[in-house]
Amino acid sequence: MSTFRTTLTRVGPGALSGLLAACTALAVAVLTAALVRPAAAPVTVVGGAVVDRTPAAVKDFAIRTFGEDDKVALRLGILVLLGLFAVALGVLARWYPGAATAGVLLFGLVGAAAALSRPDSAGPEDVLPSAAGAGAGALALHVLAGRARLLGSPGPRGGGRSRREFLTAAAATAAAAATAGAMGQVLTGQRGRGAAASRAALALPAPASPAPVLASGVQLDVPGISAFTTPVRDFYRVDTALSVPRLDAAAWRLRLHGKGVARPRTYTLDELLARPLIERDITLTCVSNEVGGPYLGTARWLGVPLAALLREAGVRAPSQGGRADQLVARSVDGMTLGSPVEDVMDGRAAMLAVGMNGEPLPFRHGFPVRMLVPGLYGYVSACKWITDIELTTFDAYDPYWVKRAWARRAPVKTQSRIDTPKPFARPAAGPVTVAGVAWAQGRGISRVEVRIDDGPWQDATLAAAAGVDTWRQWSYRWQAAAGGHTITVRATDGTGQVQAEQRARTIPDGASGWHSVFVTVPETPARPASGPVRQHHPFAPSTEQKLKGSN
Ligand SMILES: Nc1nc2c(c(=O)[nH]1)N[C@H]1C(S)=C(S)[C@@H](COP(=O)(O)O)O[C@H]1N2
Ligand SMILES: [Mo]
Repeated sequence: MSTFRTTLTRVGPGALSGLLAACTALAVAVLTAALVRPAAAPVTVVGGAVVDRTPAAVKDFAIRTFGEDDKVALRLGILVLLGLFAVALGVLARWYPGAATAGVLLFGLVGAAAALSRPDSAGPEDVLPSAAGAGAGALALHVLAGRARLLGSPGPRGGGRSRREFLTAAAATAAAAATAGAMGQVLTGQRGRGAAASRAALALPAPASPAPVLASGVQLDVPGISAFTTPVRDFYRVDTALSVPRLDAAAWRLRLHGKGVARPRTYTLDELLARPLIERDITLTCVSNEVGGPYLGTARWLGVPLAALLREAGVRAPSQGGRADQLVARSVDGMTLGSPVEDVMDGRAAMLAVGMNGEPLPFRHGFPVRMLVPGLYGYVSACKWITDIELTTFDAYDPYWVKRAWARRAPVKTQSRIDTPKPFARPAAGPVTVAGVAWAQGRGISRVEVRIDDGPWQDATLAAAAGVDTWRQWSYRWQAAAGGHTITVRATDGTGQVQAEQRARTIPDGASGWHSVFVTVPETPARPASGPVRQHHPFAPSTEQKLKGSN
């Protein structure tokens, strides 16, 4: 036998034992979590702990690299790492079974510790999934490694019989793991179905104050420009939730309490829906949006005016003598976001939103209720799956992102983006429509200018404004000449402030700088005097085809 094959027969069964033990552990953990609390599944809690401890710069890198798939990437990373350790432990078990078992239990300990450290931990029972998983994994490894050890050993149990015994045990373990895993999935799915049913059954009341009718002129007829109202399926998603919380509307509660709350109370969804609702078009922006980035969108939100709710509870804005200057919203998954009480109560359309573009909030956008404060970045205002509002002070409490080097206060910066042409596009010489969006929630957009290369700033044509809290479309007709060109845009807000040129990173309070796009306008081939060129060059693609192909 070659040394490679010898190594493989020595190591292979151990590695397989390790992997099967890990699968068993995970499956049993998922099943236990489904019975106790799905959010306490080991990969979820470990992933959550990793997210919370990831430095802001790495997180920014992950968002940039994986976009909204960052959570899938993280889960996959954890599973691959776990798989590698499982193989190592399985191989180790051949010689040091005690150490291997201890290794498996150590993983259980890590999972249990992660579960307890989660801000939404419900208590000691959160340890159960990791504990049960580790127990099952250790047992599986013990049985499989025991059989594996006999493989190739001399004596009556060596040879074919021991191989059969090992393979039977491996197959039985795999089947048991698959069954437990499938049962866990089904049970978790059933819980989710209760939530889905509660969402499907939710009939949104008509708003007491409907959104102003959108002028048709808010939407320019330019191919490639963002839709004024972002369809729900295209709306960006940014949160730390490894699995989207699926809450049952009937069981949902919102607690309102804290400094200066004379009448603290807890609301059900029906109580909120019985109040007069407002409906507004609002652009939501993420502080992690780079200049020119995709993390913003506009929706028609339906919700309970937050200021009225607070006033009813006895809360006063700091300018009216209120004692609390920070409103901390907490979600079911333990996320905390802090907004200035002054902003929430200054008359803007701050709300507890229940509807988005005419339907109940999708689960990924915070069902059943999320907060929105126009003019503030999402991380200081837009708490999804909200369950608790506490009035406090900025001195007394730092919410989640502030603990991680982001600013305490973060009003949206005036920004503009070129949607079309796309970077490195190759538009034909002649008239080219440059178009995009500009936003300065709370202040509105009064002017947008476009510059070609180092030329003078030229006024873009503004689409109709839908109000100060939404983005505004703009377009500019450019006579493009052959060559490489840099198109730059800048906006001026409703107060007359011109968008800052100074480049700033997203951390700590949002990116700034002008968005520019580089395009190449190809040389136009000299037109033949008469007759199509194609006749002379039967296989040459037309100029038009070439341009399409390179776009
Ligand atoms: N519970 C919870 N709410 C949250 C977040 C979060 O991580 N958890 N992220 C916030 C951030 S950073 C932004 S930009 C908005 C994004 O809202 P969306 O995902 O509905 O677009 O939600 C905010 N609300
Ligand atoms: Mo964000």
